[in-house]
Amino acid sequence: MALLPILSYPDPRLHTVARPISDIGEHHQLLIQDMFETMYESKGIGLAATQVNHHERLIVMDVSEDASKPLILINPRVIWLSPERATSEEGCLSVPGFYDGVERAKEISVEFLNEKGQQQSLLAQDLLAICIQHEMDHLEGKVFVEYLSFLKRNRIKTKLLKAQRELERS
Ligand code: GNR
Ligand code: NI
Repeated sequence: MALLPILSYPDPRLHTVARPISDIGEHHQLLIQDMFETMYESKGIGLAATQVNHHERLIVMDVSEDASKPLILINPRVIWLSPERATSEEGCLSVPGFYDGVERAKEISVEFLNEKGQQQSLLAQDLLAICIQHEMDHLEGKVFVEYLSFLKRNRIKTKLLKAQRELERS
């Protein structure tokens, strides 16, 4: 097991569109374990492979309070989005320290493969629905700050770049 470095916005690699996984191999099982370890260590509720600079369509999640509901989504596809939408406060491990409201579908139905390659489907609501949409955006190269105004996004970009430069100097 290993902790993986998480890409920080505005790293251009976060805008890579991930490719589908055609064969789930042993290296994917290792990557999944490392992604869970990284996500739990960072107190995140989800992590897309994109964020650890691995550009395949793989997501790990756990929205439970006690790390008891690990969920693996491979090649997820949206089947249905509820017309009803809601705004909630989002954060991202790739945008550390910044939170803002994002409007998304309240409910979502998705199909995906689990780690054994079995077809699964899931009807999600609330935090799980938000998290799935947030993670699927990562696989399309999209970060939640792209829903914010130009002004807010630029303020976040500038502050994160400054913080990264200060880290590099120290
Ligand atoms: O840990 C996370 N919390 C969170 C809160 C509200 C909406 C989305 C998220 S996902 C985020 C982890 C992350 O960055 N996943 O890509
Ligand atoms: Ni994120």
